[in-house]
Amino acid sequence: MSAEARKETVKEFTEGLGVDDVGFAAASSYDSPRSPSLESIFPDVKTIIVLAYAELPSCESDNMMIAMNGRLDLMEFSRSCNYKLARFLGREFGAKAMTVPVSYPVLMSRETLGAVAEVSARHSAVAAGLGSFGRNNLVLHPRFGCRILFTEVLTDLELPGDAPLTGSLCNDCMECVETCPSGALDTEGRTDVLACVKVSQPYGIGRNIRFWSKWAEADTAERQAMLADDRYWKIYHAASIGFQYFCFNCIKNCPIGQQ
Ligand code: B12
Ligand code: SF4
Ligand code: SF4
Repeated sequence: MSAEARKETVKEFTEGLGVDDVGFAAASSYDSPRSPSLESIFPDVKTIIVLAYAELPSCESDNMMIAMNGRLDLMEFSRSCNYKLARFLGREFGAKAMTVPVSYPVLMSRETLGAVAEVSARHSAVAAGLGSFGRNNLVLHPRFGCRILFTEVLTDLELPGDAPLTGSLCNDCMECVETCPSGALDTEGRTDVLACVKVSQPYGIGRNIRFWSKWAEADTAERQAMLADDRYWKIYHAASIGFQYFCFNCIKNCPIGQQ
């Protein structure tokens, strides 16, 4: 089978899983300076297959439990698509394949502050021709704008890459910058990670550490009061789910791709 025919077979299978788009990039065209090299993860990697999933309109809701649930649905679906594709590549072509998650697990270290994934989904998507960076530092897809998430499957199977998009899809309206509640997008080309996290993950590790530090110094009555406080319940909830997002503004306010 020719490389083109192999690619068509893989594409057809992947689309059949119900993803919204799929793109292919040669591993050598992946350029994400802050991320680990692909070879350090998978020495024989030849191709990145990027799967794209449209974000549900749930992200428009002011009810953050509903907005978050839309994301959790997407994340769960993406796991099954990644796994099925990796197994298909093995079964059909005897290829090796490794899956890259939509968000987590991510290395929690002092050096990276939990903000550098093993493989950058945005840089993979750009290399696979699925979109281009916008002013919000998210990748805009020609059909879905930035209401799109990505996962990757790395494989040693050689498949022809897709051409990167030319030109920008962003119209510089600045809606994302102006409606970001934390000012995280004020500097062009850079997301202020700590500013974003404070608003988008208010019950994450920072709040968790502060809670338990205070706990360590509290007496019995104060500890009981701390556990009865709903701020603790929110930390508990976020930790038991794995994480939680409380802001979707830079996605939902971008006009690109919205009908
Ligand atoms: C850690 C992480 C975060 C951290 C840190 C983000 C960061 N700056 O890297 C925090 C918690 C802040 C975060 C926030 C959000 N995240 Co996040 N996050 C990730 C994760 C897990 C890793 C990112 C990573 O490795 N970064 C390190 C390196 C690669 O980033 P970098 O080199 O600093 O690149 C940045 C800039 O240099 C710039 N950049 C790089 N090249 C170029 C080129 C041009 C021309 C321009 C203009 C800019 C630019 O863009 C990057 C963004 O800051 C990815 C999933 C993944 N595996 O990639 C999701 C991911 C990036 N997150 C995503 C989303 C949607 C969000 C949020 C909207 C939260 C939410 N509610 O969902 C916000 C958006 C913040 C924003 N507007 O930038 C999506 C983005 C999808 C898309 N269409 O682009 C991803 C790709 C998840 C996925 N699998 O689809 N995230
Ligand atoms: S997720 Fe919210 S806080 Fe973070 S960059 Fe986007 S709009 Fe700003
Ligand atoms: S909201 Fe406007 S400036 Fe921001 S990414 Fe979308 S089109 Fe670009």
